[in-house]
Amino acid sequence: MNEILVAAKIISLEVNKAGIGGDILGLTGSINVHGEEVQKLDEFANSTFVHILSKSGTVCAITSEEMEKPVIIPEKKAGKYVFVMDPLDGSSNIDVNVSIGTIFSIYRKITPGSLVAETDLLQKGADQVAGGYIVYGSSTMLIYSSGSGVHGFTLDPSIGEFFLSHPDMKIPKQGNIYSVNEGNQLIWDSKQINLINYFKQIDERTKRPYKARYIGSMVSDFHRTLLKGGIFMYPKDHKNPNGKLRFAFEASPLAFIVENAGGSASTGEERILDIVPSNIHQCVPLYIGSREDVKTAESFLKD
Ligand code: AFP
Repeated sequence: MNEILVAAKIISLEVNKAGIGGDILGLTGSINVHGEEVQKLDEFANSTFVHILSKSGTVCAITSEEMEKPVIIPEKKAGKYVFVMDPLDGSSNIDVNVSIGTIFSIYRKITPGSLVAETDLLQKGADQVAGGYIVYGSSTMLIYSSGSGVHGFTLDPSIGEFFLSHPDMKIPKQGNIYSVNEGNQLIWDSKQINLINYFKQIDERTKRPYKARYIGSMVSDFHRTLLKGGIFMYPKDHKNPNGKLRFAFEASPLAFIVENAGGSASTGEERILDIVPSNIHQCVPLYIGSREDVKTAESFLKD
């Protein structure tokens, strides 16, 4: 956790001065494994985490949304954990000064011996040792859980330390906000359209109509959902039959957080944390947030 905090402070500083002092805004010119343009800050965040963690003696492998293949740490410096990250989520928001973040998961190496096997890298979401995210917003915050409660820490930039500001966070049982990229409506199936129409109907008892909020950085949309309740969705659509969000780098760590805060996370048909991925870049549809709202979504989406 200490190494993660050091990386977070370095990235936070760089994010806060984006636009001045150096050439950090804009694209690198390369395309990542998901076919997305890589921003300079994506690359900076990725290499900062890899550099710090690979020398820490605590991890044996690092997988990242920005790297096609895992980094395997040489035996001499290898530890017993696998670190999984989206180093800078929401990177299309970097250039417009909107909150972005880092998402991470930590798994224990499960195979004996020094070799890192595929089973170490492709573990069930529920087997996380810890999951969390850092949001670089109006303040920089770390939210994490190691399986007993969710705790939030805010960076005091004047002394460079994180302080416990949000102990034992709980998500409201039901909210009144839905969060989804509604521009995709014409490529959704009818179940998804019916669900959104339900949230828009008027019914005082169930707090409808819900408000619509969508930032386009999942970390930020999720952070609001955790604090205020409601539901964040990235459904499957005709273009992306498995949705757009990555299981290991986005869905699973936030599912671990939300469940530990009393909420739930589902593909619409199954619990996210029950999934064992078949490759490190696998995508899943995602419905995450207040328990009652996710239950409502499932009732529309299940056959
Ligand atoms: P980028 O990091 O490429 O901006 O993607 C962010 C993200 O994975 C997630 O943070 C957002 O919720 C989602 O994509 C936004 O996707 P749409 O632009 O398709 O709504």
